[in-house]
Amino acid sequence: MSQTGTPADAPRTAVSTAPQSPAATPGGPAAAPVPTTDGRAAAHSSSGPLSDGGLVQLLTPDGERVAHPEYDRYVAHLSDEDLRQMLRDMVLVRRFDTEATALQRQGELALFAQSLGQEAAQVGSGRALRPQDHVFPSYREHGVAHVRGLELTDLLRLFRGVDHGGWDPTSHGFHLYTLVIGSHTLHATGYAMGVQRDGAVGTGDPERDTAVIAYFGDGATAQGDVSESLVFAGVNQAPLVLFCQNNQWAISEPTTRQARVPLAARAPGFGIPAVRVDGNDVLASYAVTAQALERARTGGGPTFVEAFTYRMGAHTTSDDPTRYRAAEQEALWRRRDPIDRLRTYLVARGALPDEFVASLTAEADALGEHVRTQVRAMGRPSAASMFEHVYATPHATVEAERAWFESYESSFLDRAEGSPR
Ligand SMILES: Cc1ncc(C[n+]2csc(CCOP(=O)(O)OP(=O)(O)O)c2C)c(N)n1
Ligand SMILES: [Mg+2]
Repeated sequence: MSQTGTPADAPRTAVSTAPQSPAATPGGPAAAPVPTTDGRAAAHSSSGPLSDGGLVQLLTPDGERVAHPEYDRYVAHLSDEDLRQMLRDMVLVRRFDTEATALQRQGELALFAQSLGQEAAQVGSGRALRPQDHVFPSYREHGVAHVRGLELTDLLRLFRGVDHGGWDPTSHGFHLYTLVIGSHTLHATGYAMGVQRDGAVGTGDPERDTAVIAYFGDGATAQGDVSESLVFAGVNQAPLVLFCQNNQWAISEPTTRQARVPLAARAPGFGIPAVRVDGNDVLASYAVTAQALERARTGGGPTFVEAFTYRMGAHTTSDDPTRYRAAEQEALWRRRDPIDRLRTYLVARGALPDEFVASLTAEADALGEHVRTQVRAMGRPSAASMFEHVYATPHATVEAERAWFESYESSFLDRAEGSPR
């Protein structure tokens, strides 16, 4: 089986949660891996990280709705209008991605990390959140940020380098982007334990009961921080959803080089139930996350969600994936585009009127214009500003470094003459 022959087409009704029985691993119990010299063969087996067992799916790649005995109830209340709004979120975020990438190429951003291909995992899970819930993202969760109501251009201040990357995490329940891989799962676990100790779990009050969700990648699961988070979350029954977007790549390292079992299979060893979901299926992503959040809010403890998806673009604008992955693999996953899937479903239902499509296109164009204008208006920070906000109070070493830097800068002729560099 080739690496591209992966799950999204295959499973339709497999149930993969094990909330009552953490030992039951989604995708089946992890069979002893077959030792190989290159470490890849086992990954392609039925027990490897690309195994096609146990993915929850409600919409097939052809946009067909399939019944699911456990998860249908989590989406039963969604109207056609709700689904159109999910489509809208995904389309707008993709436009944001496209504009930000172009701005990086024009020299307006230093770097950008797209969410391209992961819109369904992000919008589906994000829409299952309640206002009081708290999100700990990594760095490409633009879809979740958008659903939480953040101004998307605020995300770009970090990528332009005009500040250290920040917004008020409490205003939208959306923490700061974190580039240190996996570290924020520890912050999320600690925060969730705090929520638990504040008595905001299991009260029965839907306005009060709170869940925390951490988004991280397949590569992050190989980090020690994530293991420690799983230990603490499991032992303390923290109200936490560990949402792993397995986009199959950690920069140039495929999942097959990071695990010999499905990533979700790691969680039961920590006493945490896990579920694998088709991450290109916005409905399934919504349903699985809604269940996990409900468990967290009601005192049922943490859940590990593995959203199986694909990073359709480069890791960041500094990366060239043609150097390490096959064009056929990219083409295969383009045919599983998460936006096309929902659009096809809505069209088949007669639930996507032309007026909606026209107004969404206009809205996306307006967003593009807005992003371009806002980013260009951000200007450039003074070089000296890098010394600000290092410490809350004056610090002798930072002051000495600032003085040295200012003197160094003024030693350049053009700077001395006052022309900007
Ligand atoms: C602790 C740490 N080690 C290494 C890096 C360099 N690095 C940046 S992104 C990345 C890959 C992360 O892959 P994954 O967790 O799958 O997330 P994805 O980028 O695919 O969303 C690495 C190794 C880092 N930022 N932090
Ligand atoms: Mg990844």
